[in-house]
Amino acid sequence: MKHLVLTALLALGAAASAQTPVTVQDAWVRGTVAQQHATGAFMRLTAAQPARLVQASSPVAGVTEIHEMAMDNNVMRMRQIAGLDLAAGQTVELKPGGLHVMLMDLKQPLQAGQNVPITLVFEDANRLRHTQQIVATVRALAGGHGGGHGGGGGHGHGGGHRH
Ligand SMILES: [Cu+2]
Repeated sequence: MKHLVLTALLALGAAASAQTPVTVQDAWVRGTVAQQHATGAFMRLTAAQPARLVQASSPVAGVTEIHEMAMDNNVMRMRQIAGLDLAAGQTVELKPGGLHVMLMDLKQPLQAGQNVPITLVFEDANRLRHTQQIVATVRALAGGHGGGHGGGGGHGHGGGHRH
């Protein structure tokens, strides 16, 4: 029985490795105004096999970090995390007020409709790194129209950007 299960797992693993390691959906970046030098990028990540988001970068930002929001003395603050673990088949949502990819040291304001290339680096269970290119669309800073649902929420996040 044990042997059977193991064989099944191996077969599963082989099938999964043929696919893109991590599926990235609905990637977007919160638009910025002049003099604003940081913003967040949000998306949904689903890994076919256990993976860890360990690094992100973008040509629009001088510095890119992976952030989470956490309560600190009853105040929501964001802080950098070394990596974001993705369990197999479980979608992790990066969203305003929660996990996000932080784009800092922005070289120019980001306007709604613009496309922002982002490079994500994932580490698999064998510590092998996979680089994945995505394109995130900039959504208007205010929820207004164009923001759409999901993006409209955003409360609490903007205030957290005090670098
Ligand atoms: Cu942040």
